[in-house]
Amino acid sequence: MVAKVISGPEVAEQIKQELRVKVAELRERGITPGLAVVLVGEDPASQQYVRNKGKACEELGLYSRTVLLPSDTTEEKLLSVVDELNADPRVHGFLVQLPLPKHIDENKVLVRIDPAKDADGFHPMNVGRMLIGDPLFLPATPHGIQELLVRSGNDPDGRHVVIVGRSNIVGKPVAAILMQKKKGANATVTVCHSRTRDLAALTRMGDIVIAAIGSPRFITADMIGPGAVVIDVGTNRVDDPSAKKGYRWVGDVDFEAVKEKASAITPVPGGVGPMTIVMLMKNTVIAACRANGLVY
Ligand code: BQF
Repeated sequence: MVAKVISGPEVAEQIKQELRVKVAELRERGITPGLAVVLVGEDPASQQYVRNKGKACEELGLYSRTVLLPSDTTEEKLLSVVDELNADPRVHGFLVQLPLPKHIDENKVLVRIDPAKDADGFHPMNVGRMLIGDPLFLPATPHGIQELLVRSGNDPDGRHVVIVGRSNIVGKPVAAILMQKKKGANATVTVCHSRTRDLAALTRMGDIVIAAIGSPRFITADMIGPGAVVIDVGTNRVDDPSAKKGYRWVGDVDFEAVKEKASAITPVPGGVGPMTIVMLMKNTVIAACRANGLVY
């Protein structure tokens, strides 16, 4: 079998169209949804992600602010920036780009964010609400994966989804979302990780396999059952002197080999990444609606 390649940008564009309608309605009422992104330090991949978020805001007519702080910023200073954004009425949602430098306690920063402005959905209150199925904001990458599955004709309902990776950003929340008793979910979920024994035996049982490991081409064709749907969340920047920028993006899946065995597969780039960005935009629009007593 040769897999259908699921286009992230194509599905993201559908959602952008829906957002444009909402943004136009808000702007008629004099409301411009606003997103702020805080970046501490100069990590090149993080810088690119932050630029992607600013560009997406611009494209949809959202107000966007980027706060750039040096890598030696104190935790106290970062917390004061969070306090300012919590209080700023132009900013309906914001996020602090992760990972943070080691001298800053990530959890201390996340609990300081007003849960009503928590565009990434990483505040512990929002994590809890997601888990019980009453979310304020769903985290962008896991929610983007769900939308990508449903809108590409691969509704997880009743299917066995095998997730490889247990991070707070992807593995754990995508498990929670896909196992909810809800439309576009109702999956049977297995979460595997670096300590899983006979990983390949488990991934081969997946109707849907979600790779969120952070290791280039970790998932090989022998780990995938015939006809499975494979979602590659990996964004590994690997040096490539032959590339224009000196690097290229490689997923967690051996795309060329797995494509011959799966029924559908997401590429990197052009798969989950654009979905992450558009779901962040959606969270910003939702936040702006709520701040004005409107339902999304
Ligand atoms: C594409 C991210 C790991 C750790 C922290 C489009 C993005 C990536 C790829 C992007 C990511 C990954 C983001 C593509 C944001 C996704 O065309 O394939 C967009 O900007 N992402 C992030 O903010 O933090 C991360 C991955």
